[in-house]
Amino acid sequence: MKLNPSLLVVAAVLTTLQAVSAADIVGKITLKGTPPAEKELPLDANCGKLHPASKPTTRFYITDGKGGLADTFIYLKDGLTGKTIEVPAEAKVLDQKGCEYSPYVSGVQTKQKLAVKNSDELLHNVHATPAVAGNKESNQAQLPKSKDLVYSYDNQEILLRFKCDVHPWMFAYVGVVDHPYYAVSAKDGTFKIANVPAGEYTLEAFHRKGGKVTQKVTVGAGNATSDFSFTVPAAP
Ligand SMILES: [Cu+2]
Repeated sequence: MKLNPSLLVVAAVLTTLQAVSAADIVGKITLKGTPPAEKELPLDANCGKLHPASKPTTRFYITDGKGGLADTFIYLKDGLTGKTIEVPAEAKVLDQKGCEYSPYVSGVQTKQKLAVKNSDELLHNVHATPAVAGNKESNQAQLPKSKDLVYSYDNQEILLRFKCDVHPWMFAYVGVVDHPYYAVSAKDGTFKIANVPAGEYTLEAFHRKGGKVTQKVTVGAGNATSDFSFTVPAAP
């Protein structure tokens, strides 16, 4: 097949335009101060059997011990007005494994599917407890090996809590945002929001115990860097 040379030129120009019109926002979340010790989860006998070696703990401040803070939800709070955003076809997944939700903190786009899985051989009861009007509360038992429970939310909510009504220590927090430009910090505190269109934005970092911090970020041709710092609140 003979290719039309002018089409090839158009394709090359489009590729170049894309390359200069989006970039990543990268950064690191750090925690100052020493967080309180995490507590062992009060597992019942059946869940305890799934953790013969060591008992899981609360996940209030997960750090790498060198200042990096995990489980911070970072997202573009504003600056996207007028940009076309599509809803991804694939679902995000929230699993229940070993009587814990995994991941503990995650994100999903508004109207995107969130599939909650039960990987355990025991009954869970998924209880979504949104606080934002219009996002629907729901409470459903989920037998072992049963179908995923699928949720979607119309409104932004930072962060929407899931709990389990069988196991009162089980919680997950899902950031629901109107666009795909969000991330959750890794154990070393680093994060990357990929492929952000060029522009000026307010970036917010939200940590459940640390609170929230915002800063301006400008995305141009190269990657932008935004670091955030939280401080452990003083003991009362
Ligand atoms: Cu459960």
